[in-house]
Amino acid sequence: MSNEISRVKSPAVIQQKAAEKLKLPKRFKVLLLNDDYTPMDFVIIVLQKYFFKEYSQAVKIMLDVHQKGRAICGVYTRDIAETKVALVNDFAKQHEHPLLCKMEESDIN
Ligand code: TYC
Repeated sequence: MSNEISRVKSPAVIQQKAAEKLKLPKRFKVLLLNDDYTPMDFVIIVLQKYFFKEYSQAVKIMLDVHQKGRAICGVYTRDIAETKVALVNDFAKQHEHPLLCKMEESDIN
């Protein structure tokens, strides 16, 4: 298949390649997990400092984590989600709190 014709792409192939190029990047949920020891005020500070939440929204998310075990703080592309997880977990360790932040692939894009 090395003649000229074999290099001509059909409209279907062109369309397929265009669709591949246009695919949105995967998105990742960043979550906080509940524990029995991290002070509520510290979690509120984390939500303000790393997720840019207003105080009232930060309180709401913190209470959701406290009551339900976990809550989403935001949805980001992979690099941003990884950075937030690392920064939050480092910040918690620096302050000797067991607070855990993790990421999960989002099913909605
Ligand atoms: N459960 C903690 C307490 O009672 C508060 C808390 C909330 C801890 C959210 C972690 O992600 C968390 N002090």
